Amino acid sequence: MFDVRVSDEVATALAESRAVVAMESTIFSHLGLPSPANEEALSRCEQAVRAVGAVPAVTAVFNGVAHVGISQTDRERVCGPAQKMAERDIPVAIAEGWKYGATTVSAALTLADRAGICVFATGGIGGVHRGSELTGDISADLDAIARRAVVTVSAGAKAFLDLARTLEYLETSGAPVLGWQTDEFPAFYTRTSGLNVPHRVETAEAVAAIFHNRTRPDQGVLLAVPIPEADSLDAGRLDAALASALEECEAQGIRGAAITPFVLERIAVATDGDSLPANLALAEHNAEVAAQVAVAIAQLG
Ligand code: PSU
Ligand code: MN
Repeated sequence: MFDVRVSDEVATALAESRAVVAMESTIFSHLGLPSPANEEALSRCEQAVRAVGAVPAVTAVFNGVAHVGISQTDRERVCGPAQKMAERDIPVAIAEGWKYGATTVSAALTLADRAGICVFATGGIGGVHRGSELTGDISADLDAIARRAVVTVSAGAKAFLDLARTLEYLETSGAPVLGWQTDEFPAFYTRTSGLNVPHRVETAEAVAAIFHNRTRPDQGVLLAVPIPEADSLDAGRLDAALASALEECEAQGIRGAAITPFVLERIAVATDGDSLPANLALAEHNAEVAAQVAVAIAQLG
């Protein structure tokens, strides 16, 4: 099994049973957001976590070493060029000494779980892709969410996925899906998807109580938090952008792990850059809610 290097600040917080929030690094790397939005996203997420009294723990592989919690100097690396790393890539990244393996949701959950962190904040999770009945493309994020004893806080799944099938998959794999002060599963840039969440929660304490009563030592929970109203995008405009991005993907033969970065880039262009502030706002808000949940779990003991 791989080793993980936990930063002093995170290790101390965990030893004292204080609240810690793990974060993925793909969103902050060149794969997730263009510069300087990525640096801003990292700062805002870290500050949002700290403002609630929790400790942020960014996850990544640097020079073949898995890190949970990063130093001030590593922040520059986090925001630089990276190799996308899902859970299955972690052994390869370590054995081959990757310069910077950026964690996706599945990889971040693996590192968080290994370090003993039980709350994780991200922007949007991967899920079941449209046309998956032909391509078989289902993000490894979903199995990791269901099988790591961590609460994943996200603004729902990316809108270009098949959201109905994503919810079905989470049901099959036994992950509770909770709507944060909402009845609907949010669709990342927009607050609604037309799909209901199985359970609505109002408070961080309610999430902590559900997590506390999990049925298996490794049962994870997905908390879906809608993007703040003021930051959400117009659904019609987004749908058009999505449709053309997916067509382009198809035409250029882009597949697998390359799809997400490509589509996100195209959406940014098609919305005249409006998708960027929305992306930052939802990531920051998720970090804040995740920190509240981490504090509530820490209080439960
Ligand atoms: N959502 C975003 N930006 C991202 C991702 C999701 O707004 O960069 C990344 C996350 O790291 C997520 C990954 O875990 O995409 C899913 O990729 P795939 O669909 O290839 O599993
Ligand atoms: Mn995929």
